[in-house]
Amino acid sequence: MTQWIRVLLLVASLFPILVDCRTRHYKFNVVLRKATRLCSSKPIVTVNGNFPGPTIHAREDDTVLIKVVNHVKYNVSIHWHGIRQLRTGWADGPAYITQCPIQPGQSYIYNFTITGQRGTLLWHAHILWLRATVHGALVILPKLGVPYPFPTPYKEAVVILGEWWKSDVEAVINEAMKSGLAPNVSDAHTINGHPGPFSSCSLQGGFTLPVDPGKTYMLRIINAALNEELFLKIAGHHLTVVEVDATYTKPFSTDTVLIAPGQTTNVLLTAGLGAGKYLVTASSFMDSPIAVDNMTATATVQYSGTLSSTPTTITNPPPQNATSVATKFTDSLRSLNSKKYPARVPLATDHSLLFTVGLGINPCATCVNGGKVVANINNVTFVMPTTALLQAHYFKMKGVYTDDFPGNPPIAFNYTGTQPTNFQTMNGTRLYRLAYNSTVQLVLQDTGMIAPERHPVHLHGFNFFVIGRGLGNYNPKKDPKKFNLVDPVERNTVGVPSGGWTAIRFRADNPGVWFMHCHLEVHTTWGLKMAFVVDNGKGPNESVLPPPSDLPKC
Ligand SMILES: *[C@@H]1O[C@H](CO)[C@@H](O)[C@H](O)[C@H]1NC(C)=O
Ligand SMILES: *[C@@H]1O[C@H](CO)[C@@H](O)[C@H](O)[C@H]1NC(C)=O
Ligand SMILES: *[C@@H]1O[C@H](CO)[C@@H](O)[C@H](O)[C@H]1NC(C)=O
Ligand SMILES: *[C@@H]1O[C@H](CO)[C@@H](O)[C@H](O)[C@H]1NC(C)=O
Ligand SMILES: *[C@@H]1O[C@H](CO)[C@@H](O)[C@H](O)[C@H]1NC(C)=O
Ligand SMILES: *[C@@H]1O[C@H](CO)[C@@H](O)[C@H](O)[C@H]1NC(C)=O
Ligand SMILES: *[C@@H]1O[C@H](CO)[C@@H](O)[C@H](O)[C@H]1NC(C)=O
Ligand SMILES: *[C@@H]1O[C@H](CO)[C@@H](O)[C@H](O)[C@H]1NC(C)=O
Ligand SMILES: *[C@@H]1O[C@H](CO)[C@@H](O)[C@H](O)[C@H]1NC(C)=O
Ligand SMILES: *[C@@H]1O[C@H](CO)[C@@H](O)[C@H](O)[C@H]1NC(C)=O
Ligand SMILES: [Cu+2]
Repeated sequence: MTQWIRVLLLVASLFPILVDCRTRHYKFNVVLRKATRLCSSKPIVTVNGNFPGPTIHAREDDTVLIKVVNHVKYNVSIHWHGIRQLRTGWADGPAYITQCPIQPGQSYIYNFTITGQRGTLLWHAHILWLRATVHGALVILPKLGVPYPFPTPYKEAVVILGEWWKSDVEAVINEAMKSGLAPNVSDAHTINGHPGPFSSCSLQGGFTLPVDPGKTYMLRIINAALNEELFLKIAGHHLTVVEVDATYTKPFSTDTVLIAPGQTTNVLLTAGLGAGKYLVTASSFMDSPIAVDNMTATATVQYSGTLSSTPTTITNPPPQNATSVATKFTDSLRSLNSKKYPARVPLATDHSLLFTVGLGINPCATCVNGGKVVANINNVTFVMPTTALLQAHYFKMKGVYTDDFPGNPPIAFNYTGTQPTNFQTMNGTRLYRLAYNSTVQLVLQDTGMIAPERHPVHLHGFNFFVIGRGLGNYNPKKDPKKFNLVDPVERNTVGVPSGGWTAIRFRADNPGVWFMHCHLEVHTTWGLKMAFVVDNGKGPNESVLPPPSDLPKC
């Protein structure tokens, strides 16, 4: 016997690859914590008392088990944003879509395996507005021994951008839902939890990234803000983008990064200057007449050997309405499309869909103006069910949803032209059904209803390719001629331009119920959401796994 154990140990030492795909265990205690910075002492909901929350580290092929224990008065659920969740929709997290919430005093183990993905993603609460403070980084390293397709950085750092309200965020959205008007904008932006040294509201300075001259660093930038797309700049430095939403890109150099809520961007920063302190800024991008938080969050890149008396080299953030800066950044994004990391763009499509995304106004007798602002996709304002949709699908329960989501706008109109006089929408818990492995082309068309506005749309369960974008109305005859089917960027969240459209393609190779929604939390709350139901394919490998025994009940 002992001889066999010795042989096994020898074999294991000869093939260290055996320890490659591991199981990573995390425990997330959802607790209240006093906010001790940012001009406020109100308690906030956090994971393990941290803001931002803990970083999850894993490698491609690892299984991750996270036990979430709810110690607060709110229902809770957590989403692993961008993780494909192949056949494991039970671990995706959006409340009432793939699971019932974890109720106060209850717990749930999220169990998923990371397949075919490496890079930076984020995790966040997916219920109410809790993700304002319940969020953190998900760092996925390549498999052991597999290098990055770019020079290995000397060090890496996570940079999480956020939005901060002095008031309780649930009070902010509840007040808005009562009045029917837009919620208050945030009071500050944050970089790794701090508004920065230039804020009147900073008790603990700001985030500082120490660097050594000549070395290259990789910043894993995450936009965890609720409602605002952000520009990020570092004074005196260019940044090389190498990855977005956990897919490698063709490297390109830029002085400004544009990042929407739910998006992640890895950049290389070479500390190529002499000793000094250089300001990092995070500021809003909004190019339509919508109120945003105009506070710039700041941080510092500090070279080793810098005297404390050295002044900080500052930079001005782009103007809030800098559409050209945003467009230049977006147009530079291409997937790496190498032999090792090919862009598998579906060349033929089984479904060609056109979804309008925008706002509307429905009657509301108790609201301030007798109406309330709502949001919709193809004129359907999504109504949340009280039973989770994945359960309803898996157990074939009737009456929870219908699968008649319109594939085209019910009424065609000049989406970005003169506004229709009727702003009303329909209610519905309607899903769009897809066969396993079918291919989808989806054009997301902004409408000018109330005001044109950018919408960062996020799809759960899939990555998609962004094959085209344009201003005005999508033209199905002319525009497809300009589609990039060779090396379009692959991601999970894409900004639909204000008064324009974006076209995406994906393959429905993941059975389950997959949420799609605007990642501006205010628009999600107002109803800019729907879901795809993807049927099982052949055999167990193409079917949703059975639900875990501890899946929360409604
Ligand atoms: C996680 O899910 C896998 C199936 O995908 C299952 O084999 C395993 O037992 C689960 N682990 C736990 C701790 O629930
Ligand atoms: C929203 O802003 C208004 C105006 O500043 C203020 O009166 C109100 O208290 C704010 N609401 C919350 C929930 O903070
Ligand atoms: C930010 O917006 C507020 C409210 O609209 C305004 O009073 C203030 O002057 C603005 N600040 C800057 C720096 O633009
Ligand atoms: C951006 O806003 C500034 C100040 O509000 C204005 O002067 C400028 O014309 C705007 N630029 C564009 C491109 O709309
Ligand atoms: C639509 O649904 C909302 C709940 O999400 C409800 O308040 C409203 O009355 C519904 N409107 C209609 C016309 O059914
Ligand atoms: C839509 O409206 C815009 C602005 O009024 C106009 O320029 C455009 O020609 C219209 N498009 C169509 C297809 O009617
Ligand atoms: C949306 O639906 C409402 C309610 O059925 C209808 O009155 C309105 O005309 C529709 N609008 C569009 C643009 O489809
Ligand atoms: C999915 O469809 C593609 C062709 O569109 C085919 O090559 C592939 O084998 C199919 N995959 C599965 C798992 O059926
Ligand atoms: C299912 O997938 C596993 C692992 O990829 C493979 O070993 C097995 O043969 C597959 N089973 C079927 C029925 O395709
Ligand atoms: C929490 O979720 C359960 C199950 O859906 C629901 O019955 C309950 O009303 C929710 N609690 C709150 C405070 O919303
Ligand atoms: Cu939106």
